[in-house]
Amino acid sequence: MSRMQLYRRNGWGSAIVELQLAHYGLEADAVEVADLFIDQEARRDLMRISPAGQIPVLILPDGRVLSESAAITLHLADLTGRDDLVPAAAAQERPRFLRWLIFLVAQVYPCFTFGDDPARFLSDKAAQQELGEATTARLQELWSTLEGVVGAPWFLGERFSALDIYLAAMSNWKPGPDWFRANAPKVWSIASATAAREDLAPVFRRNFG
Ligand SMILES: N[C@@H](CCC(=O)N[C@@H](CS)C(=O)NCC(=O)O)C(=O)O
Repeated sequence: MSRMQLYRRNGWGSAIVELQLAHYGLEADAVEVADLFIDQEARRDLMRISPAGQIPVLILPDGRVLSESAAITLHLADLTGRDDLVPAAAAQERPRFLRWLIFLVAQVYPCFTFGDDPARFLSDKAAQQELGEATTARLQELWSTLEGVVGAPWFLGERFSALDIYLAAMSNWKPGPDWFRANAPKVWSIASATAAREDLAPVFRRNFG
């Protein structure tokens, strides 16, 4: 029987899925993806299965395609029948989980889409610089909001969830670990504790060193 395949690259958003697979004890064959900001052919190839030309993409054993990390997160919970990363439909924490899961992918993630390489969208050099700076400022604003709503020791309080995995991966990106340590210590503490979990640490190290 064929296995799942994960389109991945070290340190990119595929880490969010790899960490969940490790938590569940699931395996997927890795399909290494080139730097999509540099390799236009790799980007065009990927767009055949991922309309936005982004990873992660998970291919299910029967060939069905799942892009979008939140869709993958919810599907893996359905597939395993487990509720340890995604609170069950009737669980008290479920609305809060969904709210912030979608906030992370719909508010935080696009700052990278538009800010990582503003030259994709704007030809004027000064405008590119302005968009780069504006998306970093927006990231700082959004993470400050998250700092105000996270629980302890985990995002949802006593229970671990996929939100903690998102924080662990995303806090390696802009505005960068130093910013998080200084300005979002609660988020940073959740991220560090998640990265240190026994089942996740090897995947975390492979992705983020
Ligand atoms: N909404 C998507 C965002 C994924 C995303 O932005 N992935 C980045 C890597 S972390 C990517 O592939 N960027 C390449 C590009 O935008 O061209 C998700 O949640 O999966």
